[in-house]
Amino acid sequence: MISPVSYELTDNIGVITIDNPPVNALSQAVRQGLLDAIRTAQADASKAVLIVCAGRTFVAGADISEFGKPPAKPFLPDLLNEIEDSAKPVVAALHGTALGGGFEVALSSHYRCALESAKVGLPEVKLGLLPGAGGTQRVPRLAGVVAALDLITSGQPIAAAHAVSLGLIDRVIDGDLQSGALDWCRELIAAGAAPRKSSELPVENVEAGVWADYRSKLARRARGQTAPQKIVDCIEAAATLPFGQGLARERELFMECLQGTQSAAMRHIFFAERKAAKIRGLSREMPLRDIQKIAIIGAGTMGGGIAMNFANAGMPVALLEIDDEALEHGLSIIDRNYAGSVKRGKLSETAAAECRRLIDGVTDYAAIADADLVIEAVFEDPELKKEIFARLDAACKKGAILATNTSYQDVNEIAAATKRPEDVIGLHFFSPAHIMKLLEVVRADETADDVLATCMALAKVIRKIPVMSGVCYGFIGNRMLQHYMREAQLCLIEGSTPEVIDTALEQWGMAMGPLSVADLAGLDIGYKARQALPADKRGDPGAYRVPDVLVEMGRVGQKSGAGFYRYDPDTRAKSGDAEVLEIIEREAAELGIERREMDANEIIDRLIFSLVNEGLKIVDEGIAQRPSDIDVVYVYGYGFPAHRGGPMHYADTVGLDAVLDRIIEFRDRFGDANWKSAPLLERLVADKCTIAQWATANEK
Ligand code: 3H9
Repeated sequence: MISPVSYELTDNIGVITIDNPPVNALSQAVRQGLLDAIRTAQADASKAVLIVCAGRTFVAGADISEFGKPPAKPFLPDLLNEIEDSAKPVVAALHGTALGGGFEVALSSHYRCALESAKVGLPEVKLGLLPGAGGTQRVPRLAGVVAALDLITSGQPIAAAHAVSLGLIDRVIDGDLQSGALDWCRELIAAGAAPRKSSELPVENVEAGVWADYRSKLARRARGQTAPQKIVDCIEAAATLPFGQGLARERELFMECLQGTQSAAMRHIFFAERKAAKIRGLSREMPLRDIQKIAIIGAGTMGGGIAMNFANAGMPVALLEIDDEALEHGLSIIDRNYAGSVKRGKLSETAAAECRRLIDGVTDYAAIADADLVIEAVFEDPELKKEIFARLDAACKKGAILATNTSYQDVNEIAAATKRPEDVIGLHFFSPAHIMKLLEVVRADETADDVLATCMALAKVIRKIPVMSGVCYGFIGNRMLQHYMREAQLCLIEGSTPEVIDTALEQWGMAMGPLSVADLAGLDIGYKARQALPADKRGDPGAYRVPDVLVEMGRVGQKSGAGFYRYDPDTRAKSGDAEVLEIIEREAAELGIERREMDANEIIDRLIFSLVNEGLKIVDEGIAQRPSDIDVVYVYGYGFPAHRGGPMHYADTVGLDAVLDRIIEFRDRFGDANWKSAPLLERLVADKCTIAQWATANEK
């Protein structure tokens, strides 16, 4: 087998080239090749060794697909120690993204250079891991303890210039990386430069309080996650133990993370996210439609946020409103959002101004006739949406993609309002649209393949994570959410309180409890939707009586200063409200519900298993292509904890038989209107098959 690592003696420099597409991950073959090459260099006439990579990037890390399989020698920490022990100076030349184990290769080299465009980082924490090949020991020695804590616990890559300022990279190379790096090797040889081991550097002294402060900061920022805390342990070991012992501690904690459920869940999400972008039956080579100009219909909060995504990616956007007043209002929200981005340090003032300049307000459909993609983002009125699509059909050029941002409506019916349903698709953004990562791409019955493929590709350009959904009420995410929210309301009226329910779910890992979410979204939205339905079509009254009463009292959520909670008008800090408890008790009595003690386990299982049950129905119906797509939707769109892997992955970790038993128990207690078990769940339990196994078999 040809090795992905080659070695060539050029003049008196031994050049090691790693060529393992797509991202030069450190597979066993790469580790073996590197080890062989570094040993060859020790024995030949070379006076320095250069490590470079072919392709689009320097090594982007360990091969994540090898994790969970039996470990294979050579192990990365041993290999890197051997690189550092080289008797000849080793130079690493970085381009693209030198991440994780890849950056650790560079840190064990004696000298480091990079293209200005390169980025370096240790993103292991995002996989529920910590750098396991010396990163936690070498970074504090090179850049100091605080920089190491920030870099490694955030997992955020940094630009080459920043890495130079921290002492992690020695120089930036202009022009061709390899020839610049070879010149530098010659300079080092001429100067008689010796190997320089970062492991031999001392770690600065820090105040004792640093560790405790950082641990409590992380307990808030990365609630429930174990890896960030272990990273602090490792860096503390670097500061207090000799290098060898620190490295051993790092290895021990790395293995603990690797074998834990959190990392398995986060690695699942890593691959799930990439899989979600792939549509079965669509060729990767399909020609895409050319998208240069965007138009958005509706300059409300959603429309404005969507416009910002495209402007931020450098694409001109025409934002259409019915009149100047509505337009001015919408544009002023966009101005405020950009000002916020500048204030938070997300964008420079110049960059924000450049993006803002790309958004042009218009009030005439003629002004969007040349748009390549139009996204309708008006409020959820099906008749209005159909009217708009008929107008778009008349106004827009041939071949334009016509998208609706509806959260619930039938995209087939909207498409039928045009004479070109093949050009119509759903693009469901999540609020706030300029921040949330998820994009549900809704394929209607007649959506053309190239329209779908173009939208999936475009999502990446605007830095969204796309997941395809079929047409159904609420698509993947909101269809499941209805069940979750219903159970939250039922738990509330049957015996709990907003605080108890939200705390249970937040401690379990959800970014926000369901009743705080309801207050944030506004209780009036659901209220209006229910009012439009005849009384017998509104579902279980226990699931909506309390919010209805709150709305009728003017408590529509955060925007009115009160909902399930009270909100401080200045700070927006929320507090519990005895009045709400009285309302709950009164409404329960009126409905004949006897309130009872309810523990956190019941609340969590009812809410989370309602997601699992509905998710499996969605997969079975083919609305989602695969179970892992559902996990991506929930992690990136609904604040489901990545370290639990999404509802489908979580169900597998609990065990499907245990999930089904609990659902049957709920069905027996609460009736099968809400707890009809998903046929796929029953089949999987009967077949003793996990969701993951079923998905793998189905993917083939
Ligand atoms: C680590 O290093 C631990 C060590 O400290 C200690 C060890 C002892 N492995 O994202 P893309 C695949 S932990 C295997 O679409 P982009 C990916 O699945 C690791 N496969 O491209 C996809 O495959 P497919 C620390 C990997 O240009 C293809 O490559 N490192 C890996 O948008 C293209 O990926 C990280 O966490 C991998 N490490 O982004 C970095 N990386 O075509 C993880 C990618 O079949 N990677 N693939 O769908 C990334 O962040 C992005 O992939 C990167 C490129 C920024 C590099």
